[in-house]
Amino acid sequence: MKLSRLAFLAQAFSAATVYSQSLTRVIPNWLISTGIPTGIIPSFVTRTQDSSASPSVTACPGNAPNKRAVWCNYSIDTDYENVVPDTGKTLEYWFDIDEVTISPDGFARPVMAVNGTIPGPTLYANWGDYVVIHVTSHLERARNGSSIHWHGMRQNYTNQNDGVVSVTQCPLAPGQTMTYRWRAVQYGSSWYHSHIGLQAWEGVFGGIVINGPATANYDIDKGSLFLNDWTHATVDELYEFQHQNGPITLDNGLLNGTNVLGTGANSTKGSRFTMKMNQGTSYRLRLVNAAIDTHWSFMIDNHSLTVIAMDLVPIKPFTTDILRIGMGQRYDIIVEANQASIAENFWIRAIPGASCALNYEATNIEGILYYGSAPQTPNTVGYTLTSSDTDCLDMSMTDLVPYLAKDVAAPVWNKPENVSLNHLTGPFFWEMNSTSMKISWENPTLGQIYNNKMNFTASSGVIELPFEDEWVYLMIKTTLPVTHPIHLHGHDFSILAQGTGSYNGSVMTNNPPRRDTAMLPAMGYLLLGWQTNNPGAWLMHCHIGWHIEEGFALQFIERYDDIKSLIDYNELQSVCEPWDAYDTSANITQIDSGV
Ligand SMILES: [Cu+2]
Repeated sequence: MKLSRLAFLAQAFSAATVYSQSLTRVIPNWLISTGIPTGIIPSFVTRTQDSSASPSVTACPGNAPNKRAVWCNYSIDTDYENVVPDTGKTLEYWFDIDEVTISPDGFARPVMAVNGTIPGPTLYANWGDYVVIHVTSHLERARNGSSIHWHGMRQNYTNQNDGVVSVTQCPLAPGQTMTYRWRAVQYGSSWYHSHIGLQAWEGVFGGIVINGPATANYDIDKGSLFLNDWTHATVDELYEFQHQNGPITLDNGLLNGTNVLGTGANSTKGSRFTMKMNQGTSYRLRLVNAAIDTHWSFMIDNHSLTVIAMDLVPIKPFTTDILRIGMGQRYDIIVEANQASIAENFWIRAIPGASCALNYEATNIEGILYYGSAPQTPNTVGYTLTSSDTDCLDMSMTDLVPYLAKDVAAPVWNKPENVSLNHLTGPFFWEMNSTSMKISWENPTLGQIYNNKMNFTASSGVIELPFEDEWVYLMIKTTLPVTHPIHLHGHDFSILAQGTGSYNGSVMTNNPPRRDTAMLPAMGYLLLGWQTNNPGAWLMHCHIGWHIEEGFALQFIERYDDIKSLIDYNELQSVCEPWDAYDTSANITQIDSGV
C-alpha cells in the first residue's frame, strides 16, 4: 500500500501517545572546547556496557528470557516485510550535536558528539513505533553542516528522512534544528550517524535498538557494543594526507567509546571496557562496526558466540568463536557465561583485519569480561585467526541464513559496475559506474526531483530504476586488492553471489543472506539484488569513510514518478534556506563528494 507523506504524518500524530524523553544535554560547561587541547583531561564517557544499556522502552509482556520468539500478538514467524505491529506510540528524542573535548583512550582531542558522549545516547523503540527526532546543530566553531542518517532503517515511503546531505536534504546549518520522522518497521540492532563528510568519525554516532522477537533465548540484553577505530588527530585533519597518499595507520580502537593507550606499565592512560557476567546467565550483545577504516574480528577468549541476527535481519542461530564484522554491519550475539571454572577474567578482543587495516594498537583493542567482583587483567589466550579473518571477508554465506525465508526472482534490470581507483594525476578518487560522485550540498536530489529535473550529470552517479516492485540485480567487481563494505539505503538487499577471483555465473536465489551492508572481497565480486518497492533517492556507497569522501557512491532514483508526491518541499526548504544563507556568509567551500 502506498502511504503518502501526509498520510504518514496523520498516522503518526493522530491519537498517538507522545512520550517525552527529553535527553537533556549532559555536557559540563568546562568540557566545551575553547581551543586545541593542551593536556590530558579525564574522559567523562568511560563507562561499562552495563550502565549504557537501560532501555527506556518497555518490551512486549510475554517476551520473557525463555520465550524470546514471542512479541505481543506477533512472533519471530511474522513476516515483518508485510506486517508491522500497530503500537499507537510515537517516541520523541532530542539530539544536540556539539563540539567537545574528550579523551576516550586517555588522550584528549576535540570531537563532535551527540548529547556530549561517544557513542551518543541509544535510541530505543519497539517494533512498529513511530520515532521523531529533533536534531539541533551547535557546530558554529567548526563551521560544519550536519545531518543524521538512521543506518539500516528502511524509511518505507519516508525517503526525505534518510538524512543524506546532497541527496535527501541540505546540510543542517549551525544553530538550526531539523526534525526526522520514521517508523520502525523492522526490529533489531542498528546505529545512527552523521552523513556529511567525515563527521560520523569525529564522533557523531550512537546506537539504535528496536525491541522485537528473537530467534534464540537469552536472559539479559546488554545493549549496543560499538567497535571503533580511533585517531588522535581529527579525521578531518588526516583526510588530506590520506587523500594524497592512501591508507594511514590509525592510533587506536575503542570498545563502546573507551580503551587504554599502550600496554603494560605504559597503559596508564584511559581505561578498558569491562563487562560483568554471572555464571549460568546468557547475554545478548549488539555489535556495531562504526570504524572509519577497520574490519574487525571479534572474540571473547574461551567463550563461543551464538549469532542470531545480521544487520536488521533475524537469522537461524549459528555459533562461532570468531565473528568478522565489516564497517556499517551489525551482528546480534548471545554469550553463555559458562566459563567461571576456567578463570575469573577473559579478554574481549577486537582485532583489525591485517590485510586491510593499519593500527598502532592492533593487539591492544581489548576489553575484559569478568565473573568476579571487579575486573582484573586476564591471562587468557585468544582463538587463532584464519585467512578469512585476516583477509577481511564476510562470514560465510552458508552461515547467514535468514529465519524468514525469501527467495529471489529473476531481474528486470541487471547491470555490472566495476570499481576502480583513479589517481593517475594526483589525489585518489574511487570510481563506480565509471564515475566518481560529486554532488552539491545546496542542491539535494529530492529538491531537483520536486522541480521536475530529469537529466542528471554523470558525476551525480544517478541510476534510474523506474520499475515497480520488480527485482533488480547489481554486480560490483574489483580487480584491486582492497575490500569494501557496500551499504545500500532504503532496502535490505539479497546477496546473490560473493567471492574472490573470477565470477563463475552462479546466482543464489534460494533464501540468500539479506542485509544492508556486505563486503566486496579484494579482487572479487559481489552480486546484490533487491525489489523496487520503496520510491526514493537511495544512496549506495562504500562505508570506508575515506572512500565515500573520494566519490565511491551511487544514487538510485527508484520510481521517479512516485517520488514527488512524497516530498514535503516546505520542510526541505526549511533546512536549505538557512544553509544557503550560512554557506554564503561563512564562505564555505565543498571539496568532497558531497555525501
Ligand atoms: Cu571502499
